[in-house]
Amino acid sequence: MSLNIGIIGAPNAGKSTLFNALTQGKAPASPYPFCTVDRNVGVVEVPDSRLRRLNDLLKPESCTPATVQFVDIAGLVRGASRGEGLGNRFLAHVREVDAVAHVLRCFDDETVAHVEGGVDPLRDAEVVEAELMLADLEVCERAVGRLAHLIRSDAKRVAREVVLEHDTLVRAGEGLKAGRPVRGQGLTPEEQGAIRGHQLLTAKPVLYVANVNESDAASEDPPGVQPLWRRYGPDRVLTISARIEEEIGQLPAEERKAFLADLGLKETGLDRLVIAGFRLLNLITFYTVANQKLRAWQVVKGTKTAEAAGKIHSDMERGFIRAEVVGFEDLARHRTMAELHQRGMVRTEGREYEVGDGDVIHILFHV
Ligand SMILES: Nc1nc2c(ncn2[C@@H]2O[C@H](COP(=O)(O)OP(=O)(O)OP(=O)(O)O)[C@@H](O)[C@H]2O)c(=O)[nH]1
Ligand SMILES: [Mg+2]
Repeated sequence: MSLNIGIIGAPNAGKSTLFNALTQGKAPASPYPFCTVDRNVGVVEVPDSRLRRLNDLLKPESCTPATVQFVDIAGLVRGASRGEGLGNRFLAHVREVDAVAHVLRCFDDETVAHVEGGVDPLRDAEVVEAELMLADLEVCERAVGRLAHLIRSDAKRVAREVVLEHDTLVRAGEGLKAGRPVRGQGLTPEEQGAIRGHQLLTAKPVLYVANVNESDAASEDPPGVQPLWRRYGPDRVLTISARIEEEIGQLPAEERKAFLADLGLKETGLDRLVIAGFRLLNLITFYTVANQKLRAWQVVKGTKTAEAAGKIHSDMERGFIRAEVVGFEDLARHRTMAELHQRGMVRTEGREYEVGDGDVIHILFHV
């Protein structure tokens, strides 16, 4: 189960260029709108310095990082929700993602056509967001019709959850009509849960990726980005030059650091996107070592050990006995598990223990 991020945006925003850079894939990218007709899917390893360090220390037979899956779809234009352009067909592919990276064109390049005329990332964001809201509204209205029928036909016996689902969808629909994405409607966690199955696009956490000119990649104030900061808040906006990321992706790994430093950048776009994605989704990483196999896993903060074990294998949740836990920092400092055992630094935790970021966990279970 990897983190799944959908890349959306207007045509020619640079989605496929970014996708290629992230996945080092070969999705077609061109200066003509609607270059992408089918979706592209790529899986990449989560960059993880702690995992590399653990691998050096523990020297396991195998080392498996967590992964992120990126899905690149066709550009969305005005009317997409009514079937304009190509995007509508592909909205289905983003319904399943955990989070959305919304690419906004901030670079200006006369050789790259712009379907709306000129560079204006905030307008583009609003056009795309409006289409997503219309698509969601349609889903809400259809579901409300169906649920209302169910409730009317059997009002006495209908489950409380169904009523909550119905009522929440009604409210979500009203919010959408007023121009508010579902994620900004202040739904309670219970309400969010009640409508999760409908996979509303505007309920998903979103990160705006400002695709800036190559020359602005390291700028403190890249042209076009200010209005995005004001509207969405600086934490939600990631400034990236997809072109530069593409160049970085083509370099041998050992040359990347120097290339980034030359440009005044500290991390690759992939690093920053993954870090931002983890923060957005409230994810943490834990590690397991079993049978000489080291592996990284990602879970939502607050996950209990037994539940985390279930992510690895359902048998492990069912037969959970206890977990032996060490913190990454302790292991990095004392270097071996034997040393930690000797010092009494290996904790024994039960099923209710909340997994910590960087925990190295050995799960004991019976089958
Ligand atoms: N100058 C410049 N050109 C870019 C940048 N990013 C993308 N491009 C160019 O813009 C054009 C469109 O890029 P794509 O990645 O194909 O855009 P897309 O969003 O996937 O477009 P569709 O699939 O048609 O929706 C290509 O010619 C890219 O080389 C950038 O940062 N700077
Ligand atoms: Mg494309």
